[in-house]
Amino acid sequence: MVNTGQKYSLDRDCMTLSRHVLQQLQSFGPEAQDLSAIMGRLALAGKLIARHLSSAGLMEGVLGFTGSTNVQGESVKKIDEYANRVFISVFEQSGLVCRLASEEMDKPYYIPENCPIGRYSLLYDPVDGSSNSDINLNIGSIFSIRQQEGMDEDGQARDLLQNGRKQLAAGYILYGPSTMFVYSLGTGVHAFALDPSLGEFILSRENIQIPESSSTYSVNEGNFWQWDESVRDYIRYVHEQEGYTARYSGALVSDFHRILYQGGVFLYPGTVKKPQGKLRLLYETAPLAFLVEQAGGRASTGETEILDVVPEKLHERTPLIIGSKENVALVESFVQQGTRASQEAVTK
Ligand code: P6P
Repeated sequence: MVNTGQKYSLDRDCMTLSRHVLQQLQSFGPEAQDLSAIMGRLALAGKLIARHLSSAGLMEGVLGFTGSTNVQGESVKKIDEYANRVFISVFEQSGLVCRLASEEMDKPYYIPENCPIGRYSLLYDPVDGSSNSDINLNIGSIFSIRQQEGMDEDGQARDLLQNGRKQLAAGYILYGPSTMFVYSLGTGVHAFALDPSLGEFILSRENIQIPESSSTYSVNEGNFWQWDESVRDYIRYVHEQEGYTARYSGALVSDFHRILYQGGVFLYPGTVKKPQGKLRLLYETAPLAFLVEQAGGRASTGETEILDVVPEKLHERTPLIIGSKENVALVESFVQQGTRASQEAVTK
């Protein structure tokens, strides 16, 4: 006879990602099975990347730069290239995902054998925060699943240029002391931890709710000279308040994960060099905005909800203010006050 404690731990170890997806959708129908299988393949991608990272310091040719530059104008690291390929490989011969759009690829990548059947598109940042990879600090992968609408004959993927509320699912994989898989299908945000002994992501926290407010703010203050005066006023404000704490890791997924669990706000405003900010909408800010709204938080450009932004191009960037409702609203109040002052100055 299995005792209560054993039954609990057995039930817990059996709450795998693919089972949880079916439970969330309350269906065993074809679409539910597809999404469950897609999550399973994304989990495999996470395990492959985590394994590669764990031995990176011991193997030749894993760390460092490839010598090439991506569509973003950024130097590509070997881990970026490897991770990008992993996501493609896990979906080949899957019949699930027809098209992949990645931070690392100028245009979407098609998997022809999947296209007649698989009507889903995967948008992803294969390695977010890759500057941390060579120094063994947290990095992540971010993903978003959308329905492919139409046959996309000319390969321009215009159906991807829609707002973030069209996302079917979104999430991230955090490569930290443990590897975590966090996702939402629009029915709450759920976190799984990789059990290396099982090779499975096991449910660790369900229906995560972000605190309404917190004293943590996360921003690269080295960009202070490049910000609008309104953002500088917000930073001056938090500097003058007792109790605020600054936390910034250089990896969006890592900073977002802290805020999802403990509350606070992450911001990457527009700068002189990048007026629209550095972060990309379709595979960075929109997926995280989807998650944070599901967790009771908010994500804004400072003027507009991130999920309402309609991109004009695949690699569109947006400013990002994301986290606890009250913290986001406070940053917005400074930004919008600045916008009003600028408009009044123009009309004088
Ligand atoms: P900065 C990593 O390159 C990234 O895209 C995000 O993960 C991170 O939050 C941000 O850029 C860091 O940018 O300009 O502060 O180094």
